[in-house]
Amino acid sequence: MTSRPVIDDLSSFWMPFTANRQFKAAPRLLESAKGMYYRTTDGREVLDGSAGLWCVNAGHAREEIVAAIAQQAATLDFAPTFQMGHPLAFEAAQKIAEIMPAGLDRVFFTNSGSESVDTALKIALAYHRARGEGQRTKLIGRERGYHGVGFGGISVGGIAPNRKAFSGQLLPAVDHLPHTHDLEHNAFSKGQPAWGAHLAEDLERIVALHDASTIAAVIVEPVAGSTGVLIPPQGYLQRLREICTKHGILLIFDEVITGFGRLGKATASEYFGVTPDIITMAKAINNAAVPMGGVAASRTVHDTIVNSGAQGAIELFHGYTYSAHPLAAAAAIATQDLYRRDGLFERADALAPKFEAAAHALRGEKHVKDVRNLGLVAGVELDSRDGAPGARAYEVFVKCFEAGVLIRFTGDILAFSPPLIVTEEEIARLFGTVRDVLATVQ
Ligand code: PXG
Ligand code: PLP
Repeated sequence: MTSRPVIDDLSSFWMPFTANRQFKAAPRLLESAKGMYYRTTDGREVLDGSAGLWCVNAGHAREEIVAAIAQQAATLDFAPTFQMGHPLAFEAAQKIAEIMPAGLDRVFFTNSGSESVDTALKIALAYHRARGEGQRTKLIGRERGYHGVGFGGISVGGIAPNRKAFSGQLLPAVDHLPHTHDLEHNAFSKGQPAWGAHLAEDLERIVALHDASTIAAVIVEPVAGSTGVLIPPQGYLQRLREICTKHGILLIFDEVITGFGRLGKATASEYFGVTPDIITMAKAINNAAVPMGGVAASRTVHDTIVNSGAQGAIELFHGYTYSAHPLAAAAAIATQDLYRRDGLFERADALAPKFEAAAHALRGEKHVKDVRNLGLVAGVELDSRDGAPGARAYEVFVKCFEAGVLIRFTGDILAFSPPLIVTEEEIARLFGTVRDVLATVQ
């Protein structure tokens, strides 16, 4: 392969969720990747402690996935799925359905988590309308929730900067549960915190305020990821499920991060033993090798909508040009086969106690005010510098990258979510590098 000259003008690409001017003054460019490692344009190896952006669960450039995409590109590059179909779309949906919680076996394909969230919210509204309760239009999210960047997602989401500039045009009929993050009670919890199940009772307050007959759905991340790794208190998700069921409200779990092995099971729903009505997914669905997302709906939700219209009528006026794109579908099938063949969810489950121990070994290091974890996810919260929130974690992130380790950060919280193929030695290096860097940071 001929290698391209390294680009020296970075001005055209308007980068997403990036401090563009700061980045372009001192760029960090990745050129290739294999397994657990990235390689930078200046030839350095970087251990991937974040699975890209929580998405490359099987590790980078897996041969089976690469081959499936290459073969598909040469065989059927694109096929419409509006009033047409191609076999891999149905096969991919079936593979996903097989590992969803029992009953959630109808899969709608999208191209991202944001699109999955928009799709799930629309399905919830369409479901109530189809069963003659079209007045159920309110959507309940949660403070600090991240549901992508569509107008639906930022409306039910609870991250202030993501909403602020667009605040005049958010969805009108939305309310929010309180978040569950409380360091006074839960600092340094290993796994699920003991305190906080009662916060689910706030849903009863919201129902009393608006009346159940106006509420379509509740959407939460079972484990909140990008807002800084917030683990649900013991019993909390069970209680949300009970309250939703009692009032005929759909429960949507946004599993864009938690799906496909992150917690050592196919879904967080399975891990927690709580079954929602709808699951959103993306990222690791096909190891992020081609953009893809999806929504798994219960039979009841699906059948209510699909059986409601006249024969020959389109039941749901929704879809994307690239829904079930052949390359994405081929990658999804190969990825799901790989997860199963290599037992990667079980591997994550088995590694979780070691990962937990390595993360919590950071307790007592300079600046560390909390460590929290579940499965192969951990968050390390740092004290913020006076008047400069986020500056300390940014510096840790940059220094780790220079030391050959990629992590994520949000505000002053460091996030860890390595590919599920990570070894114990790599886990030790990941947290060891952070420990060394913390000692050098003011
Ligand atoms: N829901 C959840 C729970 C997510 O975590 C989305 C929806 C949106 O997915 P897309 O594919 O539209 O980005 C996400 C995405 C980070 C980070 O570093 C997290 C996400 C995306 C980018 C960065 O925390 N989560
Ligand atoms: N904008 C225009 C003008 C379009 O024609 C389409 C799709 O046909 C879209 C947006 C939506 O694009 P997509 O289906 O890729 O989401």
